[in-house]
Amino acid sequence: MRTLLTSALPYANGPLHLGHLAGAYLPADIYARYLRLRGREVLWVCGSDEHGAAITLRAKKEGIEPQAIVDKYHHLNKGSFDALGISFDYYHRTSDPLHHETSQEFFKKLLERGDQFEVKTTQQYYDPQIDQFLADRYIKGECPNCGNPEAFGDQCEVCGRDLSPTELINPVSVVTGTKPELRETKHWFFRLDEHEAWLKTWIQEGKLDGVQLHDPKDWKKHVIGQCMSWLNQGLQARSITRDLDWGIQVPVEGAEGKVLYVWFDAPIGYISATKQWAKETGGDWEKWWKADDSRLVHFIGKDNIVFHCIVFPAMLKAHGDFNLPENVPANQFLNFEGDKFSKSRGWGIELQEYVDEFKDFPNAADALRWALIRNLPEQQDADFTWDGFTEYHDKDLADKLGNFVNRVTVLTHKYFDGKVPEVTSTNEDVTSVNDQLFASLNSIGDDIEGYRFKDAATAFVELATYGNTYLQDAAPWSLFKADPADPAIATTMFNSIQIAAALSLAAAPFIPEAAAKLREIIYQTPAEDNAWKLAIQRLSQGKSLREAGAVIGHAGVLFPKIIDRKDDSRNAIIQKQRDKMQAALEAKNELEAQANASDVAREPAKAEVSFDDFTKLDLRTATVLTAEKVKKSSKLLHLTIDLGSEERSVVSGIAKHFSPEEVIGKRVVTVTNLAPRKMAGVLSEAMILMAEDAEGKLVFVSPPADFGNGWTVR
Ligand code: B3M
Ligand code: ZN
Repeated sequence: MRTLLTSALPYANGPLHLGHLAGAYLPADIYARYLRLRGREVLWVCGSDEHGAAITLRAKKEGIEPQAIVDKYHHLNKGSFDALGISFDYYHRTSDPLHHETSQEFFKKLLERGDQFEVKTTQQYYDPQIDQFLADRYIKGECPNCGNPEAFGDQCEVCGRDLSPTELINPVSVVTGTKPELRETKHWFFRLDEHEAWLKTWIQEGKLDGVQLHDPKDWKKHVIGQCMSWLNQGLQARSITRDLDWGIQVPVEGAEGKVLYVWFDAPIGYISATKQWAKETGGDWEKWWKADDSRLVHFIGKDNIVFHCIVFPAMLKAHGDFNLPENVPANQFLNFEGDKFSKSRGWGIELQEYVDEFKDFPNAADALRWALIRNLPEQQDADFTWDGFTEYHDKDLADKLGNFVNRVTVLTHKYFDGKVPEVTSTNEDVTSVNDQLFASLNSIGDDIEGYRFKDAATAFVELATYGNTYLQDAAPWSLFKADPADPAIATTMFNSIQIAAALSLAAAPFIPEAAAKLREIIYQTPAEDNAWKLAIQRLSQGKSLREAGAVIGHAGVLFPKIIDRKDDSRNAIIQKQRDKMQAALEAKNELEAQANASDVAREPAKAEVSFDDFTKLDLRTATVLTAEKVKKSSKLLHLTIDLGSEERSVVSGIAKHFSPEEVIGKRVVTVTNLAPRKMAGVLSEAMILMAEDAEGKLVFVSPPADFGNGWTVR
């Protein structure tokens, strides 16, 4: 079996933060490193997602070309991944010509099948000021589901509902802020509805055409849950083309000015990345995607589940040549110190920022990886804190792992000149330690293969604890004091070295930088590519990991503690982050204080009135029918309003705030039983309710557009 791994292609429109790392990259890295050490055939591809509205909008905002944006962030993100030990086999990018070609071929194959697309001409929103149709993130408005006023044309980020621009209430162009108009345009819709039936069986039972492809019990519950909630709502054909000038041209005559939708081309990026890898290494890309003995695993964050478990599998099946994913172990979200990561609020830490700020921190990449691994959002959202970072580092890595290995090397040098001592071959103590190491390595491996990386890390810490307890209980220093020739000293040190050897191996998927150092100390040579497999083989044959007579090095302090009375330098690096958090909090508080200050400017409360007095007012809904300026007055507008059963004349002091055109058609609430009076010579028979803020800005108090006229308000 060979394993093809993919991690979500990050958009090259900004720097990545810790949350991204914990979602789709660090878990995949642990998995990939482990499989490699087991001597399995594995290929892990990723790359930058360089199309889509997120990128073109950012380019527009900064006044530069989209290519300049993606070049910048492709290199930045790739560099951050490298610095943190993320060991992709290939990191590609979707602006590459090979990717364009691959995506167009994929599209054409579906087109040739005849039944996979539906070409429809529909009315879409258009912004005449920028001469562009408004799809996805180019348009926003009120969410029809939850009322969020800032929902995008593809999704509401508050309630998570998938949207299309025409569902938005009061839509506006994100670029110009104006109300768009509707125009006709032609698009290709992928017949996702045609795939609903088999997808349901495949997600629920892991079966396709009666063949068991995977066991659904191996999939995370939240992944299946999200898929089923989608499938149960019924799938619909989805437009997979857009009227945009940045992206992959739709390879059909008459489709000029149209590109493939970013979510159509992005997952094909996994295929083009494999092709590019094959081109550069002389490998065969096809077997990874098509062979029966190849498995495909997608690592993603939960916001990408539907695309990887429903849309992309349907595309793969429609194409016909490709394997379906065997698993999609999506992670939930990581928060930062109790709140969402937010670039604008300065909340969180970006990967490159960490790399730069922690450059003097010993084993910086491992320290971060370890804190994230211990707290991965595998089944539910998790929270990263600097306290947690400090504690995991000092307790696990410094106190347990580092301290154990250091003591083992010091004692071995003291008693045995730095060599693994001889033990009698029938020593039961040795056998039982070997059995323990065999069980530990297998249990860590099983957890990793089951995508339970947190459990695997716990088992790793337990192995280090086992080493410490073993050494402490055997107390070779006491034995030495009583009788330097006691053979139990050799047995104890022999076994302790075996535990340290197992730890150096088991550390490799989690903390690769430190694992390489441990390896060097215990083995004096770098690990073989399949070192884990070889170790398991030795242990299963009753052989120890390190033979008597082998030389071991000096460990020293591998993980100097953060909380250290004599040296505050590491704590100071973290303190700088806490100071940054404090500043972000203060900025937030200040904003709140400003909001409160406008409270102070609010009008003082009026004297109490009785309920009876209140009910004397006749408040009703209405619509403004006509509006014009009142001659000789700069303040007044003369309106007629529709009260359902009658029309009335109203004079309103809003001329400085609204032009007559703006007011016509407005839905309003009116007081209809005020005694009529004349203003500037014009009769006013009702009053319109307005809300006013501290700056004196006025807004209409409006019932919804579809609510009738003349209805009471109370
Ligand atoms: N770029 C979305 C994201 O970064 C998208 C993933 C594509 S994976 C094919 O969340
Ligand atoms: Zn919503």
